[in-house]
Amino acid sequence: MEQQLNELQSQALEKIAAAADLKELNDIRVAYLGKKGPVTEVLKGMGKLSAEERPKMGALVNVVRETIANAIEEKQTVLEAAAIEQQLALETVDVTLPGSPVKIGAQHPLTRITEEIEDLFIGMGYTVAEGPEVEQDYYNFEALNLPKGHPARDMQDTFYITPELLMRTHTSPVQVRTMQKHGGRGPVKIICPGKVYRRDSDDATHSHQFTQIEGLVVGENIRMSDLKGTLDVFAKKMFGADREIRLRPSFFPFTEPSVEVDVSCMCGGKGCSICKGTGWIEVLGAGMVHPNVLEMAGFDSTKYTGFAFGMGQERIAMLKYGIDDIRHFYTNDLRFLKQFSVHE
Ligand code: FA5
Repeated sequence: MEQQLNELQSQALEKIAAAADLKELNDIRVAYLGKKGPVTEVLKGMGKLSAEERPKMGALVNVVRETIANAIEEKQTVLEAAAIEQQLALETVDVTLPGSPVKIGAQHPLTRITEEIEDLFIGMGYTVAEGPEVEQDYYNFEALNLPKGHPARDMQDTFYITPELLMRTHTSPVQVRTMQKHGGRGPVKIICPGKVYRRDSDDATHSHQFTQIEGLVVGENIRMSDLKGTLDVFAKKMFGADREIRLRPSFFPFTEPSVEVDVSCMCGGKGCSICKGTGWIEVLGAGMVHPNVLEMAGFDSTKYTGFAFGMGQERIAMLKYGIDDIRHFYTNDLRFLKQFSVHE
């Protein structure tokens, strides 16, 4: 029995030494020290021993049991420490690894150009006014000296919702709404940015929906020279100090006289494909506010005069950034839009 116990002990110690993990170690504990284990079996057989042998064997069983239990405990400490080490190694964060880049969007070129134009005019004392995109025929046409049936209405092919309601074709109705709010008292000095809609066929320079910025100044003694000076500052700030402007006679029912305003081309007047060989590029329409428009909005046209202008941001952006097709603004090609990111 003594030999049996010694063999049991060395067998158990061997297995404990070889145990690779805590589960295996626990299996060994159950196998050797559990109720159905060999040590318990030996204890059960003690009844067959003589009275002198019994205490001797009892003491030996206790020693074997204790030796195995201690070895298991020691091994458990070692394996637990190893498990913690392994977990720590797995959870290590390598702070030297490169991070994943955060994707930052770019401001849309039209937003950018609109804000740039707004800032420029706010710097000259203008305030920003806004109006509805679904507009009444009255504000879009009639109050701008374009009564029903006027042939000049054809200049702006219109999306009508009802005979009296339409998608505004320009930002000029905001002029009328703002002047009405002033109750016939000047000065008025506003710019009105916003979306406009026309039944134009889309091509490289036309879109059925585009953006405009309107400018309006009404006061006493406002003259054509004020308009010219203002637009000259605009052109130089927007396109470069070396740029000139040129006013050509034109026609708008809401201004008299009316002009088309050209900016000198970046080719310096030599002629290139952008200016189609003329040295000048058309950028906006303008003029002195027609007395009928002033009167309809409640202003005394013998006391007040004013100038107004309207431009399309797409065309300004195309010129400034060298964009060859207006459709780029509306097709959401990221390769195009990313070029306007300030982060790359
Ligand atoms: C007007 O809309 C006038 N309301 C401007 C104005 C305001 C004149 C105040 C006098 C006083 P016009 O139809 O020319 O004018 O349009 C103005 C600008 O809008 C054009 O110079 C052009 O830059 C832009 N534009 C016109 N049609 C389109 C289109 N289909 N697509 C893109 N831009 C357009």
